[in-house]
Amino acid sequence: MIKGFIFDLDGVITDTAELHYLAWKRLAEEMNWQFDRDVNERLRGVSRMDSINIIKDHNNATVAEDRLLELATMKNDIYVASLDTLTPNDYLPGAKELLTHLRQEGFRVALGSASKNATKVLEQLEAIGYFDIIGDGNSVSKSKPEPDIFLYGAEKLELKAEECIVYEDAEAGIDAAKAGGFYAVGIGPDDRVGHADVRFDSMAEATLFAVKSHFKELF
Ligand code: B16
Ligand code: MG
Repeated sequence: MIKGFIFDLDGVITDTAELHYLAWKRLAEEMNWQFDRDVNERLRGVSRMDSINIIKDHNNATVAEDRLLELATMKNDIYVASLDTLTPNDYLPGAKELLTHLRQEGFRVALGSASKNATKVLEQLEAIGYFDIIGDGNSVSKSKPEPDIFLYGAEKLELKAEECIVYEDAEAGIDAAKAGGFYAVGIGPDDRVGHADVRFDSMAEATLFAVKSHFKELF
Protein backbone atom coordinates (compact mmCIF):
# COMPACT_ATOMS: atom_id res chain seq x y z
CA MET A 1 0.00 0.00 0.00
CA ILE A 2 1.28 3.45 -0.91
CA LYS A 3 1.98 5.60 2.15
CA GLY A 4 4.55 8.08 0.87
CA PHE A 5 5.75 10.15 -2.05
CA ILE A 6 9.32 11.17 -2.87
CA PHE A 7 9.88 14.08 -5.22
CA ASP A 8 12.79 15.14 -7.33
CA LEU A 9 13.10 18.96 -7.32
CA ASP A 10 14.37 20.41 -10.59
CA GLY A 11 11.91 19.54 -13.37
CA VAL A 12 9.26 18.23 -10.97
CA ILE A 13 8.53 20.85 -8.31
CA THR A 14 10.11 23.82 -10.11
CA ASP A 15 12.14 24.54 -13.21
CA THR A 16 15.58 25.48 -11.90
CA ALA A 17 17.06 23.94 -15.09
CA GLU A 18 16.90 27.37 -16.74
CA LEU A 19 18.90 28.95 -13.89
CA HIS A 20 21.43 26.08 -14.01
CA TYR A 21 21.66 26.65 -17.78
CA LEU A 22 22.34 30.39 -17.43
CA ALA A 23 25.00 29.79 -14.75
CA TRP A 24 26.82 27.10 -16.79
CA LYS A 25 26.60 29.36 -19.85
CA ARG A 26 28.30 32.22 -17.96
CA LEU A 27 31.08 29.88 -16.85
CA ALA A 28 31.46 28.44 -20.35
CA GLU A 29 31.77 31.94 -21.81
CA GLU A 30 34.54 32.76 -19.33
CA MET A 31 36.34 29.56 -20.33
CA ASN A 32 35.66 29.93 -24.06
CA TRP A 33 33.87 26.57 -23.92
CA GLN A 34 31.08 25.55 -26.26
CA PHE A 35 27.83 25.14 -24.33
CA ASP A 36 24.24 25.11 -25.52
CA ARG A 37 20.80 23.84 -24.54
CA ASP A 38 21.50 20.37 -25.93
CA VAL A 39 24.51 19.98 -23.65
CA ASN A 40 22.46 21.44 -20.79
CA GLU A 41 19.82 18.78 -21.38
CA ARG A 42 22.45 16.14 -20.58
CA LEU A 43 22.92 17.73 -17.12
CA ARG A 44 19.32 17.10 -16.03
CA GLY A 45 19.40 15.42 -12.60
CA VAL A 46 23.20 15.03 -12.77
CA SER A 47 25.38 16.17 -9.84
CA ARG A 48 27.44 19.37 -10.08
CA MET A 49 30.82 17.64 -10.48
CA ASP A 50 29.46 15.12 -12.99
CA SER A 51 27.95 18.07 -14.87
CA ILE A 52 31.22 19.98 -15.16
CA ASN A 53 32.97 16.80 -16.32
CA ILE A 54 30.36 16.39 -19.07
CA ILE A 55 30.92 20.02 -20.21
CA LYS A 56 34.73 19.66 -20.02
CA ASP A 57 34.66 16.41 -22.02
CA HIS A 58 32.27 17.94 -24.55
CA ASN A 59 34.99 20.57 -25.13
CA ASN A 60 37.85 18.03 -25.12
CA ALA A 61 39.43 20.20 -22.41
CA THR A 62 42.03 19.05 -19.92
CA VAL A 63 41.54 20.59 -16.48
CA ALA A 64 43.33 19.70 -13.23
CA GLU A 65 41.06 18.32 -10.51
CA ASP A 66 41.49 21.31 -8.12
CA ARG A 67 40.81 23.79 -10.94
CA LEU A 68 37.70 21.82 -11.89
CA LEU A 69 36.47 22.15 -8.32
CA GLU A 70 37.17 25.89 -8.46
CA LEU A 71 35.18 26.21 -11.70
CA ALA A 72 32.27 24.23 -10.26
CA THR A 73 32.28 26.60 -7.27
CA MET A 74 32.25 29.61 -9.61
CA LYS A 75 29.20 28.17 -11.40
CA ASN A 76 27.52 27.44 -8.09
CA ASP A 77 28.07 31.02 -6.86
CA ILE A 78 26.38 32.35 -10.01
CA TYR A 79 23.53 29.80 -9.64
CA VAL A 80 22.94 30.49 -5.94
CA ALA A 81 22.84 34.25 -6.54
CA SER A 82 20.22 33.70 -9.25
CA LEU A 83 18.00 31.73 -6.85
CA ASP A 84 17.01 35.05 -5.26
CA THR A 85 14.80 35.57 -8.33
CA LEU A 86 12.78 32.43 -7.49
CA THR A 87 9.40 33.12 -5.80
CA PRO A 88 6.31 31.16 -4.65
CA ASN A 89 4.97 31.78 -8.18
CA ASP A 90 7.61 29.48 -9.61
CA TYR A 91 6.15 26.05 -8.91
CA LEU A 92 5.68 24.02 -12.08
CA PRO A 93 1.92 24.04 -12.87
CA GLY A 94 0.22 21.34 -10.79
CA ALA A 95 3.06 20.81 -8.31
CA LYS A 96 1.71 22.95 -5.48
CA GLU A 97 -1.79 21.51 -5.87
CA LEU A 98 -0.41 17.96 -5.70
CA LEU A 99 1.65 18.71 -2.57
CA THR A 100 -1.43 20.26 -0.97
CA HIS A 101 -3.56 17.18 -1.75
CA LEU A 102 -0.91 14.85 -0.34
CA ARG A 103 -0.85 16.84 2.89
CA GLN A 104 -4.65 16.83 3.10
CA GLU A 105 -4.77 13.06 2.62
CA GLY A 106 -2.04 12.41 5.19
CA PHE A 107 0.63 10.91 2.94
CA ARG A 108 4.25 11.19 4.04
CA VAL A 109 6.36 13.30 1.69
CA ALA A 110 10.11 13.54 1.08
CA LEU A 111 12.36 15.39 -1.30
CA GLY A 112 14.97 13.35 -3.19
CA SER A 113 17.06 15.84 -5.16
CA ALA A 114 20.64 15.75 -6.45
CA SER A 115 21.01 19.44 -5.65
CA LYS A 116 23.06 20.67 -2.70
CA ASN A 117 20.97 23.85 -2.88
CA ALA A 118 17.59 22.13 -2.52
CA THR A 119 16.73 23.70 0.86
CA LYS A 120 17.40 27.19 -0.49
CA VAL A 121 15.16 26.46 -3.52
CA LEU A 122 12.34 25.17 -1.26
CA GLU A 123 12.71 28.24 0.97
CA GLN A 124 12.36 30.55 -2.03
CA LEU A 125 9.19 28.67 -3.09
CA GLU A 126 7.95 28.68 0.53
CA ALA A 127 7.57 24.91 0.11
CA ILE A 128 9.47 23.63 3.16
CA GLY A 129 6.22 22.86 5.02
CA TYR A 130 5.10 20.33 2.40
CA PHE A 131 8.00 18.00 3.17
CA ASP A 132 8.53 15.72 6.16
CA ILE A 133 12.08 14.96 5.02
CA ILE A 134 14.50 16.80 2.75
CA GLY A 135 16.98 14.51 1.00
CA ASP A 136 19.43 16.41 -1.20
CA GLY A 137 22.93 16.33 -2.63
CA ASN A 138 24.33 16.55 0.90
CA SER A 139 22.42 13.51 2.20
CA VAL A 140 24.15 10.71 0.28
CA SER A 141 27.41 10.30 -1.61
CA LYS A 142 26.31 8.15 -4.56
CA SER A 143 24.17 10.07 -7.05
CA LYS A 144 21.40 8.90 -9.39
CA PRO A 145 21.18 6.38 -11.16
CA GLU A 146 22.20 4.82 -7.83
CA PRO A 147 19.05 4.52 -5.68
CA ASP A 148 20.66 5.95 -2.51
CA ILE A 149 18.84 9.31 -2.35
CA PHE A 150 15.43 7.65 -2.61
CA LEU A 151 16.36 4.89 -0.16
CA TYR A 152 17.48 7.65 2.22
CA GLY A 153 14.09 9.37 1.87
CA ALA A 154 12.14 6.16 2.42
CA GLU A 155 14.21 5.22 5.45
CA LYS A 156 13.72 8.67 7.02
CA LEU A 157 9.97 8.43 6.31
CA GLU A 158 10.10 4.99 7.98
CA LEU A 159 8.60 3.40 4.87
CA LYS A 160 9.61 0.56 2.58
CA ALA A 161 10.47 1.34 -1.06
CA GLU A 162 7.35 -0.46 -2.26
CA GLU A 163 5.24 1.85 -0.09
CA CYS A 164 6.52 4.94 -1.95
CA ILE A 165 5.97 6.56 -5.32
CA VAL A 166 8.86 8.58 -6.78
CA TYR A 167 8.29 11.51 -9.16
CA GLU A 168 11.24 12.14 -11.50
CA ASP A 169 11.98 14.04 -14.73
CA ALA A 170 15.44 12.60 -15.46
CA GLU A 171 16.39 9.31 -17.11
CA ALA A 172 18.91 8.59 -14.35
CA GLY A 173 16.27 9.44 -11.75
CA ILE A 174 13.84 6.83 -13.08
CA ASP A 175 16.73 4.32 -13.19
CA ALA A 176 17.47 5.17 -9.54
CA ALA A 177 13.84 4.77 -8.46
CA LYS A 178 13.51 1.41 -10.19
CA ALA A 179 16.86 0.18 -8.86
CA GLY A 180 15.60 0.95 -5.35
CA GLY A 181 12.31 -0.92 -5.82
CA PHE A 182 10.10 2.20 -5.90
CA TYR A 183 7.11 2.88 -8.13
CA ALA A 184 8.21 5.54 -10.62
CA VAL A 185 6.21 8.38 -12.14
CA GLY A 186 8.05 9.97 -15.07
CA ILE A 187 7.49 13.62 -15.97
CA GLY A 188 8.51 14.44 -19.53
CA PRO A 189 8.97 12.87 -22.95
CA ASP A 190 8.98 9.16 -23.71
CA ASP A 191 12.63 9.11 -24.83
CA ARG A 192 13.65 10.42 -21.41
CA VAL A 193 11.31 8.83 -18.86
CA GLY A 194 9.37 6.27 -20.91
CA HIS A 195 10.83 3.52 -18.71
CA ALA A 196 8.87 4.80 -15.66
CA ASP A 197 5.86 2.77 -14.42
CA VAL A 198 3.68 5.59 -15.68
CA ARG A 199 4.58 8.72 -17.61
CA PHE A 200 2.95 12.14 -17.93
CA ASP A 201 3.94 15.02 -20.18
CA SER A 202 3.79 17.50 -17.31
CA MET A 203 3.13 17.85 -13.59
CA ALA A 204 -0.23 19.40 -14.43
CA GLU A 205 -1.32 15.96 -15.66
CA ALA A 206 0.33 13.93 -12.89
CA THR A 207 -2.38 14.69 -10.32
CA LEU A 208 -3.07 12.53 -7.28
CA PHE A 209 -6.28 11.42 -8.99
CA ALA A 210 -4.40 10.34 -12.15
CA VAL A 211 -1.74 8.48 -10.17
CA LYS A 212 -4.32 6.78 -7.95
CA SER A 213 -6.23 5.72 -11.08
CA HIS A 214 -3.08 4.20 -12.56
CA PHE A 215 -1.93 2.39 -9.40
CA LYS A 216 -5.50 1.48 -8.32
CA GLU A 217 -4.58 -1.70 -6.49
CA LEU A 218 -1.90 0.08 -4.41
CA PHE A 219 -4.19 2.59 -2.67
P1 B16 B 1 23.57 21.69 -7.38
P2 B16 B 1 17.35 17.56 -9.27
C1 B16 B 1 19.68 18.57 -10.12
O1 B16 B 1 18.45 18.74 -9.48
C2 B16 B 1 19.69 19.35 -11.42
O2 B16 B 1 18.74 18.82 -12.33
C3 B16 B 1 21.06 19.27 -12.05
O3 B16 B 1 21.10 20.03 -13.25
C4 B16 B 1 22.09 19.81 -11.05
O4 B16 B 1 23.41 19.73 -11.60
C5 B16 B 1 22.00 18.99 -9.76
O5 B16 B 1 20.69 19.08 -9.24
C6 B16 B 1 23.00 19.47 -8.71
O6 B16 B 1 22.65 20.78 -8.31
O7 B16 B 1 24.71 22.19 -8.22
O8 B16 B 1 22.63 22.79 -6.93
O9 B16 B 1 24.05 20.85 -6.23
O10 B16 B 1 16.69 17.34 -10.60
O11 B16 B 1 18.07 16.33 -8.76
O12 B16 B 1 16.43 18.16 -8.24
MG1 MG C 1 15.12 16.66 -11.92
